[in-house]
Amino acid sequence: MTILLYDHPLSPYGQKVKIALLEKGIGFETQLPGDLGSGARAADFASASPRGEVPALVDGDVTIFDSSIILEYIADRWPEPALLPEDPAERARVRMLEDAMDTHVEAISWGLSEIRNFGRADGELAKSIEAAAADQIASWYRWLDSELGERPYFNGSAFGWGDLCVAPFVNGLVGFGFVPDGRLGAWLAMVNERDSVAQVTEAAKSLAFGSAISLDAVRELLESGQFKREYRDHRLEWMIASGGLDVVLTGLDKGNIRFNEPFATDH
Ligand SMILES: N[C@@H](CCC(=O)N[C@@H](CS)C(=O)NCC(=O)O)C(=O)O
Repeated sequence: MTILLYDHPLSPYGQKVKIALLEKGIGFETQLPGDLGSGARAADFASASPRGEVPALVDGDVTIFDSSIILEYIADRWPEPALLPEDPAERARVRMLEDAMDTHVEAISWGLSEIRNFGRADGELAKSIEAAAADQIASWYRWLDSELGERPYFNGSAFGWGDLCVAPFVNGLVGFGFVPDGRLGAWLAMVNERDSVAQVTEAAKSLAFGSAISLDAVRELLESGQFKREYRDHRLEWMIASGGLDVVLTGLDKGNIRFNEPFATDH
């Protein structure tokens, strides 16, 4: 039976899962939920993802949401080749890296996208949010560089979980012009040559650059309230902590910022 992944090519969380599936040679199909970004959820998507978020995996009768839980499922269901290191402390180290990317670093890309792509702020406000983001990125890059240390890969001696959890997020920041140098830069160049990573990055780029919908049209959808950005957990915190409280208040007022809809308990 074919594995179905509800996904969006630009989602770093979806990219984590696709890299793992590709590395393990597991065939899968992807589906973009039609209403993603609006707050509405089609029934089939809601039953796989009660929070209405991608990625969500469907394996026969089994449905799983959240990229980290999906990665654990993939590891349990298809153990070979193993993507986590063997040593318990190393496994914990890699999972901490994953958590740091998922809950801290992603918020920076997402916040930059709010400013640059969705035009949430201009003038001094935009400048100060951008400056906060640049400082944070510099410090995350220093941290990642030291986490890598003398290892060739975040996972240890070979590519694995630690790498597939970092690459999508650093590539996201590169997309905003923050190109790492030193050990981190060399590692990124190396992993981006891997087939699995190259495939998901290519899919993201072709959506970003080949999209039929222009930035002006996206902004128009946002202005009219048809497209509502979800400010869930770390994203809301990031925007406020980085000086964007007014961005949040204006978006709530215009109805183009929303929080997560109630968890779909009826599916
Ligand atoms: N913790 C979740 C986060 C997933 C997430 O935030 N997905 C975003 C896209 S990157 C989403 O689907 N948002 C729903 C929306 O904007 O409507 C995971 O690891 O899978």
